[in-house]
Amino acid sequence: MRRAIQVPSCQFSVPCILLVLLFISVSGCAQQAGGTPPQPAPPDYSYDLLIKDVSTLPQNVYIGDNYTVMVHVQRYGMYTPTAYRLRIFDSDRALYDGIVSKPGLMETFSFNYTDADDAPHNIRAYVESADLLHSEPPLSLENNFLQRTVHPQPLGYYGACYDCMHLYYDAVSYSMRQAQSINMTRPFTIRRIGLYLRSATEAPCGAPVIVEITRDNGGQPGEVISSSSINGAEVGHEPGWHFAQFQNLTLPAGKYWIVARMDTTDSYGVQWARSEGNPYGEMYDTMAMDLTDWPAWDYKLFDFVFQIY
Ligand SMILES: [Ca+2]
Repeated sequence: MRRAIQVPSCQFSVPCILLVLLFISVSGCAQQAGGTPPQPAPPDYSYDLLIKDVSTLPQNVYIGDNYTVMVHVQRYGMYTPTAYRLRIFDSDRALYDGIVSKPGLMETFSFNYTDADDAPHNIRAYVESADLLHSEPPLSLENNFLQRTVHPQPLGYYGACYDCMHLYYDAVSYSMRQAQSINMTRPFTIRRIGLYLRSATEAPCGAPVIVEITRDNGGQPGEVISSSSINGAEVGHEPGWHFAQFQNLTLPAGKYWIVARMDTTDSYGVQWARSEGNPYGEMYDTMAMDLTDWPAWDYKLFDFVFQIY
């Protein structure tokens, strides 16, 4: 009689599952060792062109000064586009329209300016890929345009925030004359001069505030070159800018004085704003003359608030 051989059953037993997993693992390894090598990643053609900045040199631009407007174009990404098209406008006037081949990481485009007045410049720059095979990815297109308005500023001392400047006020009257000097390193043209004034009284005096440009006479106001005035009736209790008009008075480089005075005794109340300390120009560039005291100019070590256009 043949004895039946008992085969151990392994259906669903834990050792059996482990055995199966081991087999799958070993056979998988064997397949990989003998299979195809991993494929290299496809080339990365992504990149980003952008107008990085529109800036000026020097940073602060003044009427009559030479300055440079600069447009900075940058590229990022693994891929360098073969070329891009750049267009730069000053309002509707084209400053540049061209193709830039093999662009560097940063390219700068410069334009020289000299402004006779304070008319602003609306600078707009556009960059777009000119790579026929690999266009710029759509997600990178938002920064391809930038605009900035350049405001040529008047000469003078006036700060950036009139309300937050801590100002003092000095009388301009029949007996009190106030003067501020300017020292120009180039020829310049005066069209109007603004003084930051207020009236100490609610009712304005109505008399004109006389504004003179004088030569320098040994460090103090000298011969009058030109004279204009501000209507005193305009000067209210709240401080504000008031302008005296000059007819394109062009002067050579040098030191000059702006003198504010009144020539009528009906002048009580007008005051010219000034700084605390001496933030503008040289130390001895403000003076006062008090006719009730001694009729001579005395130094004041601060700066009046003024603008020259
Ligand atoms: Ca872009």
